[in-house]
Amino acid sequence: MASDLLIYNIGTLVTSKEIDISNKNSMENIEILTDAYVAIKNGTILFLGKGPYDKTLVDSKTVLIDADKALVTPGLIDSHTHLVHGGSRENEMFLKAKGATYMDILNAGGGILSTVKATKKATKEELVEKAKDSLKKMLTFGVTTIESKSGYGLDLETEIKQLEVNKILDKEQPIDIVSTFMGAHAIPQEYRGHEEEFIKKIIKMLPIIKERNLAEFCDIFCEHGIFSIEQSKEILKEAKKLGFKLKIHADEIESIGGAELAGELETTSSEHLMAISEKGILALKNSKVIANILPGTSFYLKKEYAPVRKMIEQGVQIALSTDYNPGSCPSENLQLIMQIAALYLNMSPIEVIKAVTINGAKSINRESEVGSIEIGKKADLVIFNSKSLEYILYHFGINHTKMVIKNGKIVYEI
Ligand code: IZC
Ligand code: ZN
Repeated sequence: MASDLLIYNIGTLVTSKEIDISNKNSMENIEILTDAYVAIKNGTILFLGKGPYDKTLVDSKTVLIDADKALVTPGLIDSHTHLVHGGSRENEMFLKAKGATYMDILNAGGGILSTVKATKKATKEELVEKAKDSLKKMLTFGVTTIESKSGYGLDLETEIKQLEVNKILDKEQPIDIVSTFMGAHAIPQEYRGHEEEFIKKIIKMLPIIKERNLAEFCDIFCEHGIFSIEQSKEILKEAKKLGFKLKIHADEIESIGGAELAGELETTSSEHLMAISEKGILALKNSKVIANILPGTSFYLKKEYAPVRKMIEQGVQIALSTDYNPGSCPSENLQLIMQIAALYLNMSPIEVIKAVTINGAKSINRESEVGSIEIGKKADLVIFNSKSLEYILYHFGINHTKMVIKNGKIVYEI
C-alpha cells in the first residue's frame, strides 16, 4: 500500500518501542534502528524498516522526505505542565536571589496565590491566547502531546475556565492536550485555619468536573504546609471513586510520604520526588507508578535533584517533563530539561529519550496511541538537526528541531 508521506535515509531512528533486553536496566529497553525509514498513511504509522524502502510504499502522491542521516524520534511528550495561567512571577526570582524560599513567598500570599489572582482576572479568551503562544513554542521543541493542569482557580468557576481552555486549545492547534483537575493546588488565604472546609469544597467540585468531562486525571500538591498525607488521601480516594485517574505532586520540598501514598493508591504517576525517601522508592518499585521527574524545577529553585539513578537501579520507570509554570519552572523548553537530566541526573541518552517518549505517554495513559513509532500508532515524529542523540543533549540551551510531524502532517519546519 502506498503511503501519504515517507521519511527515508534516517541515520538513527529511535522508535521507543519497548523490547526485551538482557540488560537489567529497564530504562534502556527501547528499540533504536540505524539506516531506517518510516511510512505514514492517514495520520498513522503504516510501516517502518531498515535500509532502502519497499517501492510499493510509494506512488505519485507520496511526499518523500530525505532525512539526510538525521536523528528521528517519536514526538516528544511533556507529561506535566501548568500551561493555562494568567500573569507571570519574575519578581519572585529576585526575592529568591535575596534569600526568600518558594514556601516563604507562598505563605506571604504570593507564589501560586498570585497566579490564582491573575488567572481569576483573565478572560477565557486571554488565557487561550497566552497558552496558545506557549504551545507554539513547545511545538518548535518537538513536543506533540502534553498534559495540562488546572489549579490556579481554587474555585469552581475558575477551575472550569482553565479546563475549558484546555478543551478549546486541544481542538485549535496541533498538540494533543490531556487535562488534569488540580483544584487542590494551594489553600486560599481565606481558608487558613479551617482547611477542612476547603477540602470539602474540592470534593464537591469533583463530580461536576467529571460530569462535564473536563478532566481525565486528578492531581494534588501533597506537601508539608500545603495538603497533608491524610488530606491528599481523602481527595484522591474520592476522585478515584468517581473514575478519575490519579497523579500526585509528592516529596517536592519535604519527604512526608507522598511517594508511599502514590504506591498505596496506585496513581498513574507521582511528580517531582526530589526529597523521596528509601521507603518511597520501594513503594514506586513495587507498583506501576511512573516517577515523573521535573529537573527544570530543581535547577530553577536551586534545590536538590531527585535521586534518579537510585530509582533506576531499583527498576522504577522515569518520565521527564518541564513542569512549565510561572513560579518554579517558567520555560516551555523540553529539550533543555532533557539536557539538564543528562547533566545533573546522570541519565544516559537512551534513558532520557525513553523518559520523554513512551514513559511520558504512560504517565498520561496514552501509551497505546503515542510515545513510540509503531505500526498503527499516531504518526507523531521529530526530525532533528543532528545525527545523534548524544549531540542534542550535549549542545545545550538551543533548539535542535528540524521538522515536527503531528498526525502525519508537517506542522513545524525550519
Ligand atoms: O505556580 O508555583 N510546585 N506547583 C507546585 C507549582 C510548583 C506551580 C507554581
Ligand atoms: Zn507541577
